[in-house]
Amino acid sequence: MKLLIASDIHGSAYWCRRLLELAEAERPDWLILLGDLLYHGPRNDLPEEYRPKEVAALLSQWKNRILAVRGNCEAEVDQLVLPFPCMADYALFWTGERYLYLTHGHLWGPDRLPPLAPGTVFLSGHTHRKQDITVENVRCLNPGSVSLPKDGTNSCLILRDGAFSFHIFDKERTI
Ligand SMILES: [Mn+2]
Repeated sequence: MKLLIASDIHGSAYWCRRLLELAEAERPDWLILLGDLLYHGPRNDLPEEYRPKEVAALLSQWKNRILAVRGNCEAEVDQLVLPFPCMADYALFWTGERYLYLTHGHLWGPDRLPPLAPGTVFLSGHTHRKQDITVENVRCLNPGSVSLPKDGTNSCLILRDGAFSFHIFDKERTI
C-alpha cells in the first residue's frame, strides 16, 4: 500500500499540478487530501496561480483515487464542483497494517486527540507546518502545506512500505 498524503492546496493551480506530477510519478494507491482544497481563506495571502476552478478540474482527474476530508476553508458549494466526497470531518482508513485517522486539524489535533484505538496514526494538516510527534502513544503526523507553508518548505507525506517520509518540493520549477 502506497499513499500520498497532502493538505492545504488552497486553490493554487501551480502547486496542485506539482502535487499531481508527484502522484503520476509515485502512483499511490490513494491520494489523501486533508482539506483546504480550493479557497485561500481570509488569513492567507493568495497562493501562486490562485485558480480554484482549475484546481477543481485538476483534482477531478484523480477522482477515483482521492480520499478527502473537509477543511475549515471548505464551502458547501465545493461538493458541487468536486466529484469525490469532501465534506466529512474525519475518515478512518485501513492500510492493511493499521488505521489512519484523517482530519483537517481545526476540530481535532495533537493537542486535542479524538478517542483512538491503539496503533492508530493521527494525520492532520491545518497548521501548514510539518510535524511528526508522539502524544500519549499516538503518532501524530502533519504533511505541512503544498502551497502555503509556514515552515519554509512546500511539502507532503508519503507512506511507502509501511514507513512515512516527508516529500519536500523544490521551489524553482515551472510546470
Ligand atoms: Mn489551511
